[in-house]
Amino acid sequence: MADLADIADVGRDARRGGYSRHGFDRVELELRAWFTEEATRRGLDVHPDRNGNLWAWWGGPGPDAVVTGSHLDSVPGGGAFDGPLGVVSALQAVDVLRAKGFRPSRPLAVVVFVEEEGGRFGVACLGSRLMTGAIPPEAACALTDPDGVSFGEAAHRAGFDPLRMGRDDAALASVGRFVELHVEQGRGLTVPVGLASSILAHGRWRFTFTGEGNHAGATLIEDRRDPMLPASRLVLAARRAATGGARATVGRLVPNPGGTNVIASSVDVWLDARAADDHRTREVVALITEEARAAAAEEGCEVRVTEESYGDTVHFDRGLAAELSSVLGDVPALPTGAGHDAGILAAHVPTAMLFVRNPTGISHAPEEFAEADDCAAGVAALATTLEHLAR
Ligand code: HGY
Ligand code: MN
Ligand code: MN
Ligand code: MN
Repeated sequence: MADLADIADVGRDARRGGYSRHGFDRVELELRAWFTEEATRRGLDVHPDRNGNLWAWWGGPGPDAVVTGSHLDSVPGGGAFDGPLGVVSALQAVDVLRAKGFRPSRPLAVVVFVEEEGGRFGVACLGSRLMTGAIPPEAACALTDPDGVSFGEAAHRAGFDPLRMGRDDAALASVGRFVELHVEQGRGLTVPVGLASSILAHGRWRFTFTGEGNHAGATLIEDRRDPMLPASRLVLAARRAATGGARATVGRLVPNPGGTNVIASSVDVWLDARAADDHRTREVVALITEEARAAAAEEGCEVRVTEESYGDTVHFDRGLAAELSSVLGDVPALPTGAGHDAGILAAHVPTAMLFVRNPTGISHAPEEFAEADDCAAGVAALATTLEHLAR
């Protein structure tokens, strides 16, 4: 049976702990091969789409298909469940339905979206954003990883034609409903399985502070234009601005050139900001940006701000959520601060998310965990959902 244990050794990150599995890298290609083999073994027809997403079809493709799935990539040093739990649970739900002799009256598919975390190319949900036209293919293909390899080049090496990437109306038209199962990220659930009601508005901004590179020992303090100072003040400004349920995080700060005995010439800082609605998110980012600009000016540095990705609040389809809640025995629906491919598709097709309880709430870290019984309850809920929607 397809299981997280099958891939437990794929993409382990010895240095960071946890897993580092990124779009089109060697590890993710190994995971895609594993998925293709597992899906084929179940008699599903596996077809990649033009944007690098993998679709395993039970009948179809399309129209009006019931689609489930998630992603196999991770954040750097991420946990084992975020993404793969949704893919493994989908395969196990297919096993449950086939074992009881269920025959879907409409096509059913399991999809694996590429680069959901943006851990390599910096923009989250890249595969689902490409498919829905939420990002122009030229912009997506021009994104580069820390080694300077572009998404277009990485896709080409994986056998995809960057020139064919972009909004895929045929793929979108084939989807009647989309349901993603995911490990809960946070600790809102007191029962094994819940539904998502909404996703916070959220985005990523890149701040590049530029000063003057110089010698750490030979340069007097008064002669410096050290970009690390405004970068550091941005980190603290993010914490101060994130009030009233808003969240602002700097998880990545890269000084250039990054020598211990070198005053950086520039520093790149990535801000992840989220809040209940667009207005509040923009307000938080504006506060932080104002402080960053003032800090840069005081230190004689320049600052350039780039919005790298942004998505407004997602409200999942109420009718579908209510329908599934009743089919599943009144499971609770709760908001989430985490983004998902389901959040991208929700603007195009009726979409729902099933959450599996996370006892610690920790995610995007090696400690991410869900109890086996709760995972089994998630598979049962997904099988019931798919049978209900595809019967
Ligand atoms: O960033 C997120 O919330 C998602 O895990 N990509
Ligand atoms: Mn994630
Ligand atoms: Mn995820
Ligand atoms: Mn020297």
